[in-house]
Amino acid sequence: MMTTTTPQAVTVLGLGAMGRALAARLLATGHRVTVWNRTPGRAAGLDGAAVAPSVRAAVDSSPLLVVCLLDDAAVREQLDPVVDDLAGRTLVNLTTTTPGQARDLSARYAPQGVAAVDGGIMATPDLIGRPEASVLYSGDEQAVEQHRTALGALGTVRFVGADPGAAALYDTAMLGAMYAMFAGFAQGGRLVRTGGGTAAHLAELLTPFLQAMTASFPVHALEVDAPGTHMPEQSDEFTAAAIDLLATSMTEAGESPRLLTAARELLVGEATG
Ligand code: FVH
Repeated sequence: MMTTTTPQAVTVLGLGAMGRALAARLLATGHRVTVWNRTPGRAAGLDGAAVAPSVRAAVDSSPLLVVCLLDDAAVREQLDPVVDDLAGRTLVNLTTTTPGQARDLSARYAPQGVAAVDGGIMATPDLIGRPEASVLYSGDEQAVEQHRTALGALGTVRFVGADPGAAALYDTAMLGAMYAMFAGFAQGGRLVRTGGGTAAHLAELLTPFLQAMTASFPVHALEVDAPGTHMPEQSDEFTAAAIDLLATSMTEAGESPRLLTAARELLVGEATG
């Protein structure tokens, strides 16, 4: 297997907010970019890109195909009819899918000679190309290595496993943790406002606290990866009592304790005290 270190031909299917950012970054890093979008006219401003008249023409233009459509159904709708032309090419699907959908796509296309890679973009369009933008990849590792230069132009390449569903699994885990955090912050902001405080002040206090807390992830990982082999930092009884007290404070202030109840269930296996 050879890693392509020079700019190469890349096709981008889908020119929504993210697809446009991907195409623009590939152009900026010197790649020969062909684009296709269902609705014409979305390539305006992507100077230097060749606009393909059809999905088939777009697929035929490059050995590397980067797909960023709305969802799995859109990917199937566009790619299933041209599967013969995909043979011998690398398909990097950056469309958000479930792990099952990613595995299914790989199972349908890999036997056709397609090097199938699933990706999860951990960034917003404005961050594409910056080092803090990472993209999780899973599936055909050789294909990721072969196209590392083009993929590396989009953000930090993180290969997470040969299971085609692995990128979607990590994507779900990371975004799930993020949404739980934002929900906690939103509710915390409302809580402090009941006593005359502000969410802005909470943000100031919470940011360094959470940064310090994330340092303990490796210890919590031991508890999840090998249950029963490691002494938890806090006993289940301590954690349950602490969460129950927080839930009482929430209720006292007129806020729902549901988020804390869910956290208690996940951490100590019981929904209520
Ligand atoms: N934008 C973001 O911040 C997130 C970051 C994390 C990853 N997501 C995922 O990326 C996929 C695309 O997201 P997007 O932001 O580009 O989405 P839109 O701007 O809404 O563009 C959608 C494109 O999909 C095309 N499309 C929709 N349905 C079909 C179809 N049946 N056949 C062909 N193309 C289709 C749509 O085309 P058009 O409406 O312009 O004709 C857009 O190109 C997504 O999975 C995010 O979860 C982005």
